Amino acid sequence: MEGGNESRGALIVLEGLDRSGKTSQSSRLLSSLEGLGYSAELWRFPDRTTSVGQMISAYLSNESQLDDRTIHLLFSANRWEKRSLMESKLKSGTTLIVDRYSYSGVAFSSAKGLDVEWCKAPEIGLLAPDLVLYLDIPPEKAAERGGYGGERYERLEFQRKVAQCYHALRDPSWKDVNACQPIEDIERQLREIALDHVTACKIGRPLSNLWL
Ligand code: NYM
Repeated sequence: MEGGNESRGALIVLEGLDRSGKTSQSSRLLSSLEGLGYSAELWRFPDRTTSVGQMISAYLSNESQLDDRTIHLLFSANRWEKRSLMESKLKSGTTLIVDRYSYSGVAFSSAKGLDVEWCKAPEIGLLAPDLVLYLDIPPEKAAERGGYGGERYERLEFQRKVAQCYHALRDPSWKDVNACQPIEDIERQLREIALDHVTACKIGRPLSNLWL
């Protein structure tokens, strides 16, 4: 981005436990930004459309077994295979709303007992988000929401550990939003916070890399 930071898009990540409402709030945020005339796209990780993503999907649905480090590196590879497209979209002025990113990668794997620094290592050099919107919900409340879908990791005891691991990852780009509020209130808060960041990026905040 050196010398060319004018008018780039913002990298906005939504994070949270399973059933925290990320996916529906990501779509609402996309509609709000588009409605205001911004160029924006909704992305999600894992991106299950690639061949790496299909291996991840098979693992999550318990159709395959993989060593914990192996699946961690596949999640990471799934972000790396999208890095250059992500950078070119941002540079061309498109804001990306991303449903899960590196924080999910580190939180879910370290919740299994893997060392946090080991988990971060393959993520170093991925684009750093301008904003992480964390949909904060007690694990017990999330579990009550229509039950879990039956994928790997969708168990209350494990989600409690994930919540602790997420909390240890907070950095200055991180904003907590109470995910137990009415949907429209959450939507409004996310929109307000996101708009500040979209504007800041238009003015010229440089892109940076994780986890440095
Ligand atoms: N997940 C997601 C990880 O364990 N590591 C990662 O890097 C990412 C992006 O995959 N339980 C986990 C979190 C979820 C699961 O996500 C699939 P989703 O949003 O349900 O498709």
